[in-house]
Amino acid sequence: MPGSELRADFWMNEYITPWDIYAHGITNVLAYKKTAFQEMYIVETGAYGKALVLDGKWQSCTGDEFLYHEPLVQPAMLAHGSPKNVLILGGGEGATAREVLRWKSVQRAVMIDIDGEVVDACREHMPEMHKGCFDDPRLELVIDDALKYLDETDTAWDVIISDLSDPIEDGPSFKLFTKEYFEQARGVLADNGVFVLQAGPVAPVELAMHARLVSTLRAVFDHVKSLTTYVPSYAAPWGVALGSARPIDARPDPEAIDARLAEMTTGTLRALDGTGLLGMYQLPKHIRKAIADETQVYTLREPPKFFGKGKLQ
Ligand code: SPD
Repeated sequence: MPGSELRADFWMNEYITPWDIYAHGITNVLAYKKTAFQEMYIVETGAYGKALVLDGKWQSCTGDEFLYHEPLVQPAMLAHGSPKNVLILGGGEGATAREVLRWKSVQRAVMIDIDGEVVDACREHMPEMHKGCFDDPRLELVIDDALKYLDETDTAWDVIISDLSDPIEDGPSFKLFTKEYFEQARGVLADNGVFVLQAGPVAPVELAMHARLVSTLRAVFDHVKSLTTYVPSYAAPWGVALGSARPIDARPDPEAIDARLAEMTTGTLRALDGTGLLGMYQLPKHIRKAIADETQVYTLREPPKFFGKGKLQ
């Protein structure tokens, strides 16, 4: 291409659709492992900093992770208002826990991840993500199956955050994108509790899964809302979906949100403030229509099948 200069000679391909690849230029491989559950890379990219990649799927990277983790965590925390007990399912990088622990009201956060080898590698190689939050005495790390933990917990959780890898067919997470799992989560939520999940891409050609996840949430929760965020290294705008027994205000007053964040949280958010939150909840017409028209519900018999298990070329 005239006028352009490619700087990497090592590319990690992520398959986005059967016809689209995002090639991430890699400058260093910091860790590689075939764990008991998945194939893990932690890489250094030329443009977007360090990234965690599981089974060929991009999880998050230091260059734009705030555009994923703040919208995943903060709207649910704000929707609750004063969460004390927070359960995180997945979230190996530790950035979701970091966002939860900003809240002064949080007394106990439990992060349950199935893959201790991934968590250990993230702790070692990506301190920019967890920012030391694993040392916060309010955080308890449990290495186990989320479904088993949901069966056994006797806490009424204020917020449950499902920060899972995308539901590729042979990956460890697809069962957790189903009605059965959402029902289990609802069963251990406090009455005013909020459940939130990373709910897939909302690019026009990939929108069906998000709409079906919202439809699945609607089968379980009285009140469901979606928001979107643009994470450039994901190659698509991304959906987050919330469910609760209580209404969720998708037109919050920006000044009230700013005041709440100032009162309740520590540190500085980069993407999310009152104005940013209001914007994230306002979905364009084609996404609203896809969600409104969708009736399919994901179940263990018919779970989502996310496209694209990639590999290094
Ligand atoms: N922390 C899990 C988030 C998974 C997001 N996957 C992004 C894939 C981008 N193509």
